Amino acid sequence: ESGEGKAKAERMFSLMDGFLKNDPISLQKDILDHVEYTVARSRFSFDDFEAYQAVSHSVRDRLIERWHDTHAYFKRKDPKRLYFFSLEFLMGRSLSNSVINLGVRDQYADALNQLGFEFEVLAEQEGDAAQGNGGLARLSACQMDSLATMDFPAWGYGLRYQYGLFRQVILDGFQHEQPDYWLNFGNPWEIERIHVSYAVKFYGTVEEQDLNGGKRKVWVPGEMVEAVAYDNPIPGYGTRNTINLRLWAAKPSDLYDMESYGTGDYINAVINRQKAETISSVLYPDDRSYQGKELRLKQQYFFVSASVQDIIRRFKDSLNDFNQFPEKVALQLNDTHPSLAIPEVMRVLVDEEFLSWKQAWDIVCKIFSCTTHTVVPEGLEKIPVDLLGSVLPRHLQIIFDINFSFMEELKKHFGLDFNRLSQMSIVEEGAVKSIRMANLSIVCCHTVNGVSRVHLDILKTKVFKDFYELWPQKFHYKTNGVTQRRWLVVSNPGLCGLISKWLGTDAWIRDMDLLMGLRDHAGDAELQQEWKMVRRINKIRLAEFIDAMTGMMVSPDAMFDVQIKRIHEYKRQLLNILGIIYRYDCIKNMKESDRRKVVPRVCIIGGKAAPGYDMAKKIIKLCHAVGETINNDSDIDDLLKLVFIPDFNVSVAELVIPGSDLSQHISTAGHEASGTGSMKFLMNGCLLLATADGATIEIIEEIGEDNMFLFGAKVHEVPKLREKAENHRVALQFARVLSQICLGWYVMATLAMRITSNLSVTLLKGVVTSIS
Ligand code: GLG
Repeated sequence: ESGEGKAKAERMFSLMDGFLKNDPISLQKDILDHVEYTVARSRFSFDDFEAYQAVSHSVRDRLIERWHDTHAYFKRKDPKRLYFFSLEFLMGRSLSNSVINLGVRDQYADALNQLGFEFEVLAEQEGDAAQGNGGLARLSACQMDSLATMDFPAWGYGLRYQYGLFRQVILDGFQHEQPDYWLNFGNPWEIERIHVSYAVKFYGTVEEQDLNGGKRKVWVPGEMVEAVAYDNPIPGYGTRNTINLRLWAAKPSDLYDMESYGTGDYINAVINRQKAETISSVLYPDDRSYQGKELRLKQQYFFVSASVQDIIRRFKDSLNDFNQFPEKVALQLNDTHPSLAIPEVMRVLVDEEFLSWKQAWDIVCKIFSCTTHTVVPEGLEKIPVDLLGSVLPRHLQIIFDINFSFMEELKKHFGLDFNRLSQMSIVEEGAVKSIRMANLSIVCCHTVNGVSRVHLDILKTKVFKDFYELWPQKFHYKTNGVTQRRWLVVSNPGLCGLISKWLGTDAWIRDMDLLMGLRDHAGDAELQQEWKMVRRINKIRLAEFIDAMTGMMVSPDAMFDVQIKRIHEYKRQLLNILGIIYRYDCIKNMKESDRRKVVPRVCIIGGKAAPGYDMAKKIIKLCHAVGETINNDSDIDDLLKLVFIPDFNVSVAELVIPGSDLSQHISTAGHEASGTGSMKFLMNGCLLLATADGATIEIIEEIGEDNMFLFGAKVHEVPKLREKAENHRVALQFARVLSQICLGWYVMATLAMRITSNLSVTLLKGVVTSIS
């Protein structure tokens, strides 16, 4: 800057003490200042939670410094920005992750020690930010960490739900859902930006107006809601790069409501305004099924519209030539949830920026790419045309226009192959005419991304076969990953220290490939001993947690055999439980001499079932019923235990994974697009019991079949097996056995099986063995 601006900047700078300092004394002063002035407690008397709040605010100050610098830097450089749109981010806790990425963890621990607090204890005070369901949402969070660490000029965009994923409470073995009003205790990791807000329109009509001799479409909305930005700084590790996750909250719009106040019904006018906030109030708790609900559609458009306005505003700040838009903007859609961004960008460019349809279309085709996380066609989003037309009338027109051009292109390519045309069309005819969001995404995106190699194969040969034949160059895969910052450094400090010691460097925290260096030491008895010690400490920690959550005492000497993930039929927690019943039955029938050879095992299962997913909820109940029988059987003693960990979330995973010996990833092959849990267990030195599905297929190639327990049918074998099983009597019998267990109490089922016939037990054994 020059002249007046420069003088002002210099004066401002002279008023600063420089960046915040990280020596123990400065940290203590900052923490105590926050106790006194932010938390408003006396610095002479505050508890662990208040200390956590103060520490978080002091860390937040440090994040903000870097975040400002990052913005200033990228504003000056003006590179192409990567915008990542996702309806879900499963961030978990932020304190430990932030201090580690900022490189000030030890300094904070020292400072707190001197104040009489322990860092770990304070970190435990933090709630778990669960703004997402499962793998897809945690992947978004891991990606933000990696983008920051790898110095990308990236932005995340999403929705700031007031209620995160429900809390799971178990009563009498049944799952009950409780709302997660996670903002109750404040959220120090976000910065409210009241001045960054945009009006988002809904409903209404589309009118035609004259413009320069031609016609233009004008959307006259029936409702307007204000989107207010909440920024969440995401620090990279070993870099100053601190990127932004901007989440939108819905607030009533002043623009829209003037009229209703004029009617004299002031109270109702205020109450109606309040309703606007419901758009961002609650996260939908289903991870794989699409329900076609109006609120969900409004959520999707709300966050997409605000984000697109924000991006265009930023672009126009530096340039005003939309031909250059693709040089400055890359827009990555996480699944089809944000795919309304495509017609929205078209609408803004054509209706508001007055670009020609062709110009706008060229831009759209260059900026969008998407990732799909789905394996089955039933999982794909379809929005009923009536619903879309009512909520977003202009977007429906735009989608129809895109589809019209696409159909014309298809006819040129394939001729009048109506079957193919109707399958590829963005519009699905039928009882309920719908918009296929995946088709829309594929038509408009330059890249369609699968999440593992086998997932891409399934997309190419089944789910999007026709599209692959048309545009093979669009289809790619990037096998999912997880960040070692969260899943090793934060969650397993013992192993982290050990690895750095044996590698002689901590550079692996940025570059995972360096872990390969451990191979040279793998046979070293001292390393093995240290490794066992670390595992043991983590198991003791996990046993204490299990005791606290369930009142059950388990021995850290036993093998911990773990399956934690969403409850789904395809993930086969049921198979795991059947295996446990089988094992129980075997032990009960064993001679004493054989029993002595059995390795004591604690089976641990955890996960939430979507509230409307009946079968998944029954599986949870079954797990508890089986556990009750096994755990109370003094004849079995400590040889077998079954624990269900309630309310599984990111923080629980951070505790369970480092303390696991064996983990199960046993989906029916061809059903898990990738799976990321296996990677977290693996990097913590846990063995896998797995089927050849999703990313596991690539893991097998990396670590070798000998280093894991692999079982079950391969992806290409499953359809034939299914066909066979359907025609087979055994399948019917198997279903009968299952239904006996599912419907009754396990005790009754066991009794029934014993009384009715030994055949059932033998059959069950046979089926379980043959599957496993
Ligand atoms: C999906 C899939 C998982 C995948 C994850 C992230 O089911 O297999 O690992 O996304 O790509 N719906 C999901 O959670």
